[in-house]
Amino acid sequence: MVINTWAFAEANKEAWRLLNVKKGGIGQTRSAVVGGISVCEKIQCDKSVGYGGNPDERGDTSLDALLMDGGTMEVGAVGDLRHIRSAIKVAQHVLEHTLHTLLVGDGADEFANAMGFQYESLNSEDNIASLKNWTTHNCQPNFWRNVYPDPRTSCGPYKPLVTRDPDAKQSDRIEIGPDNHDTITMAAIDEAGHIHVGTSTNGLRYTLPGRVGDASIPGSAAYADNEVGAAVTTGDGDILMRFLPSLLAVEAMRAGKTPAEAVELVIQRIRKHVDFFEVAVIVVNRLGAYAVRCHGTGMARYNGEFAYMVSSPGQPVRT
Ligand code: SD4
Repeated sequence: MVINTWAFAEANKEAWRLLNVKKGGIGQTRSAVVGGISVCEKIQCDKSVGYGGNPDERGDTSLDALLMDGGTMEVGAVGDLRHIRSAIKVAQHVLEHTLHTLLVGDGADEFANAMGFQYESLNSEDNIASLKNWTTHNCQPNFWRNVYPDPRTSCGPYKPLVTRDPDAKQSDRIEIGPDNHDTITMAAIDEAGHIHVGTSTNGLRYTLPGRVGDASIPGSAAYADNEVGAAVTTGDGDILMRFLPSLLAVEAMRAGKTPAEAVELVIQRIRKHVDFFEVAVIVVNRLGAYAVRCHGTGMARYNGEFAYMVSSPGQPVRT
């Protein structure tokens, strides 16, 4: 089966096609996840995956991605990739060609380029419009001059656009509404029980440059173990990565919980500590039984509809 977050049918269809290419072996779930997610990166699924969406405070897009093999437990991940568009393929190269797990920033770009990926701009006209929007709001465009009180500007001390302050104006707070989420996270399982999971996103909008989200963190946005199953999640990455929800879910199933119970456990664990957060959780056991749930004001409206796409034998592509 192939299951992924949101109504990204094109990605799901391509992954399902690749999973059913008759060649067998562990390569099949890997190529399904990488190929499926690559489609989303190319077509900029909901502008939240791939280049040209959700710029940081400086107006630049950066990408996070991860690939995990549930058989070998190997992971390749990238964070804050700024000049290469195919983030999931770079993550695959980290997995297959290095002894490392996560590469970030300039080093990740340079590694990818040395592996043959072309440098390309990740920005778009949308980014530029979005940047104009925030500079109007926060008084001037030079990020670095805003960092400390600067007598050359009237801006005063730097204040991040995205703040935790509950009294801040709504426009200053991080909002994961319908137009500020949609990371793709995906799991593929073949008939022999091989599992791969993957993620790709351009993250949340207006974050500080250098921010890496949950999509790069193994155990947070994705985790797989052929012996048990897999989980993929997305939402407010700065909260989620503190709880490693995908790892939690897989370990809950290992301890005997059903996918539905594991989903509930993840949400309740975070709720114990955090009042408001947004998450979409997909949990699937190694035999393909699954549960999906969205939590939080921005996400919950997707429950049951558009929250996920699944293809499985006899049931190609269904939300
Ligand atoms: C992040 N999880 O970077 C992503 C944001 C997102 O659906 O797209 N959530 O925090």
